[in-house]
Amino acid sequence: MESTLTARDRVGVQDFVLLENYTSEAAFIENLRRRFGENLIYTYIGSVLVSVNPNKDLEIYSKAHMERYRGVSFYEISPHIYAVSDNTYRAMRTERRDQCILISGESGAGKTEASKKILQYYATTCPVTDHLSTLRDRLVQSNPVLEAFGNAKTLRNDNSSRFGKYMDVQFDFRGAPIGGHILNYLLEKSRVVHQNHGERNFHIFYQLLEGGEQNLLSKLGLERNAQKYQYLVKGCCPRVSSINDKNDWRTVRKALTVIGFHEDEVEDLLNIIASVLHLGNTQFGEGKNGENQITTEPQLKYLSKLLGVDGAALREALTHKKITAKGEEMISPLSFEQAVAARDALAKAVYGRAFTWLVVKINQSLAFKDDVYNSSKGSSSVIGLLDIYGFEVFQHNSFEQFCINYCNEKLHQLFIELTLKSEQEEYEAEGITWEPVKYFDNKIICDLVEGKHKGLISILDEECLRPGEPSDISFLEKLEDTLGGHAHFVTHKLSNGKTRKAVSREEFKLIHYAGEVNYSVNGFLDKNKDLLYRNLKESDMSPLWRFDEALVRHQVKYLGLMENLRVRRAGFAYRRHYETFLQRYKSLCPGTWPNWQGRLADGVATLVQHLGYKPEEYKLGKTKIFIRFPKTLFSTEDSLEARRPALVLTLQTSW
Ligand code: AD9
Ligand code: MG
Repeated sequence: MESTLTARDRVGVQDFVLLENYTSEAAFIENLRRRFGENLIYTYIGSVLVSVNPNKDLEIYSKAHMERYRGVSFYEISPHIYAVSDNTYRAMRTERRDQCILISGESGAGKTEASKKILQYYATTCPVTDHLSTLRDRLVQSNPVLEAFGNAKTLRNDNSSRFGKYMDVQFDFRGAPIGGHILNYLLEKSRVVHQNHGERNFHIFYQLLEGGEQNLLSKLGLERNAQKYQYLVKGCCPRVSSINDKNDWRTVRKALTVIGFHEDEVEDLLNIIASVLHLGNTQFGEGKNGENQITTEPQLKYLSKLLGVDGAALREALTHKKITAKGEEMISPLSFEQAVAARDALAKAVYGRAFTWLVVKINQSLAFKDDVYNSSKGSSSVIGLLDIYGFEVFQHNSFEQFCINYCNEKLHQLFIELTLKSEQEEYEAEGITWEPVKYFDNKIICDLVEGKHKGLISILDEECLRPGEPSDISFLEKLEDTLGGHAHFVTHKLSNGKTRKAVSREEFKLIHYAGEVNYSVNGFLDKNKDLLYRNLKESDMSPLWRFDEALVRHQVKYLGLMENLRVRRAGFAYRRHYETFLQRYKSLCPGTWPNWQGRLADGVATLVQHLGYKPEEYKLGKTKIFIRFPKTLFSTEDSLEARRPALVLTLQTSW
């Protein structure tokens, strides 16, 4: 049977726009499955790239592959993350406009891997001179460092990003990378002191313990055994088969040097990492007079040495609090529970600040230096890369999942805005005949979360500031009062006075674009008050070579890919203002060259007639020409790019 299949039967279509039965979700998924079966993980929907996580190494990222995609148009070659990278790069250069690549998908779908591949593509294919090669190496090496400190094993992804990252790569007029800048968002600090079963703390702790030289560990007062550290045993998962902490340690140490960290700066950083571990092992107990005291003296000694603070002051800070009453400062002892909470808060704050400092240092080393590179500041352009943490649902979801999922909700809004809304609005504005495609707009959920006064965040902020005794439960009651009845908000209370079993009395449920999530309100107020206090936790995955149809179908649905395809299919792949189009191609037609004197629209009509465009291939709007198929444009100029940001959608294939 196999031999009678055509190539198209076997590998499907490389752009969903070419799918015959383009309104059928089953046909869409079958196309993904066929391609996946042939190791073809990338497929386009017009200029959007859909990537299906193979969860195994494919031989498609070599230097030879990169070369194949250099300077080649999108549709001339099979879909690839390198095609998006190259297309974006050429759009930046030819249009002299900043570009952005947005990567979306749920946890474990392959966003971070995609962002690294894009960066590697630029590092390998862009022109570099000797002094620029240092910057290029730093850009690439910033990844292992940030991942060591900001990624962790979760139940869904052994290398899950626990922070959001937006990276700008700056290019000079020759197209050479000359600088970079990283913005980091909401590190999951609570992971420092607690991990769910089957999860780990941030990679760096295990890397240091496994890979650190013996004399380094001795200096830091550490033992080469993760089981000895309270902050590393909560998830009961010190080793992960897919992770080699020892090798990763070497990679990170080397990367820190490449980025330009001095030895004393590395020492400071490791002191902080070690001090977090010592903090975790700091225990409290009852003293002779019933007072709460530290019972682990060696930890205190190491802590004061590593943090460079006076031991007595540290002891005091961990067991007492300062309060101001009637204008007087008073010291009062902390209870056991309060001391444990203060210790954990210190560990999170210390780690969080170290992470922020790390990003600042990396940014300093990536900063554009005009004098060094002898480039003109005015002529540089930027490609931005957004890689956030993906949508996640666990058995127990808290404030951290709420923040992450809200962030994904906003990114989805942007995706809708760029691919569905603005596209259709433009056809209308240009007077192009158009049958609108209906789609679910998740603005209603964004408003529910962020609306002024009546949004979930406003209510939370208000409750945090309210005098009296606000609590997580009073917050939930406020939510019920204000948001009860909203189509995307659910609590245990039913309108008929009965109780809904699927939501407990301490939870509210949000119906997100990507699925329903029950959030426990426990800790919401405290976590919200500490502005830096944002974290995450996760569920289960076994990174298998399997195409889980239900999982893929779910993502196809909520990402709105069918609607996207319908818009693309019915629409026009490319559009240009008459002036731009004429300016670019007028030399191809004697009638428009060297200067067209008449109306711009008439000039474009003359030009495309001369080029042999068929009537069904294009339409003339009020200010722009719309071209239906990419190949039409390739014959005219094969390096014309879409103007909008490139979008990469990553799909998870197995949990
Ligand atoms: V999260 O929201 O940060 O938890 P990501 O970033 O979407 O998530 P990530 O890129 O970390 O997922 O990918 C998860 C794992 O899938 C990787 O560690 C790889 O083992 C695997 N993966 C992802 N993309 C590819 C790929 N193109 N080729 C091979 C891949 N393996
Ligand atoms: Mg990631």
